[in-house]
Amino acid sequence: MRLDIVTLFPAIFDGYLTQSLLDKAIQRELVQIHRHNLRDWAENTPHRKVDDRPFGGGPGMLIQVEPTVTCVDSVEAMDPRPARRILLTPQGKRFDQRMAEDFATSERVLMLCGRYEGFDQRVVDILQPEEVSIGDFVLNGGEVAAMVIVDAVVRLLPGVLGDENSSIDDSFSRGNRLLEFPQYTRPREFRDHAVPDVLLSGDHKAIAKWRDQQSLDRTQKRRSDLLEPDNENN
Ligand code: 6GU
Repeated sequence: MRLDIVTLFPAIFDGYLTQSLLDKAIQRELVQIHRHNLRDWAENTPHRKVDDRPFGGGPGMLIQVEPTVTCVDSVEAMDPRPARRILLTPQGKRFDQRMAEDFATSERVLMLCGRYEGFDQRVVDILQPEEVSIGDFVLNGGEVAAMVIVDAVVRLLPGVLGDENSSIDDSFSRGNRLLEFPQYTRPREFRDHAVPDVLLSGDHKAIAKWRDQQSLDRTQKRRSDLLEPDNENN
């Protein structure tokens, strides 16, 4: 998969892309991640301006349509495969595991990170991106949201996770609508907190039953919305 990230702050991604699972996936060429500074497509004004005040008034600045559309055009021309266009905005459709699984089937994804009050509406009208939000809260820009999506999608790509860390049993994955059960490792006891006896019993049937019950209890207590029959994730 090829990922293109258009942003005014490409350095935000520096540490993230060079650590752990992402770094390994990039090294092994399971994913190619390219960052593009939107300012590189600014008109040749002294400050390479890409933002301006909203018509009709109001607070803040908007990212302008011209550098954005020019940037996306030239980034898309860097590779012949058609890109799935995603624009990160709190106005978007809420990101979830199902969407991550869907994005993971694409050969190419282009993400547009907004800042300030967002983009000129004509960016959306012309490029017709999928508008995506990561939740009901407001971030200072789309970069952290883009990292969330990259993280959730890349771990689903074939070969990224080893068998021992397989993603099929993850909470929220297709076919699993329950939260995960609690797990324990050594020591058996710490500050009067003991590992539940059943996990030490060697009785695999009893262990499986206990885990299912724990998943159900947790889900009822914390996320009863996941158990409703008309839940969009079911
Ligand atoms: Cl995608 N962007 C911003 N700025 N805030 C958000 C978001 C995105 N998703 C949730 N909050």
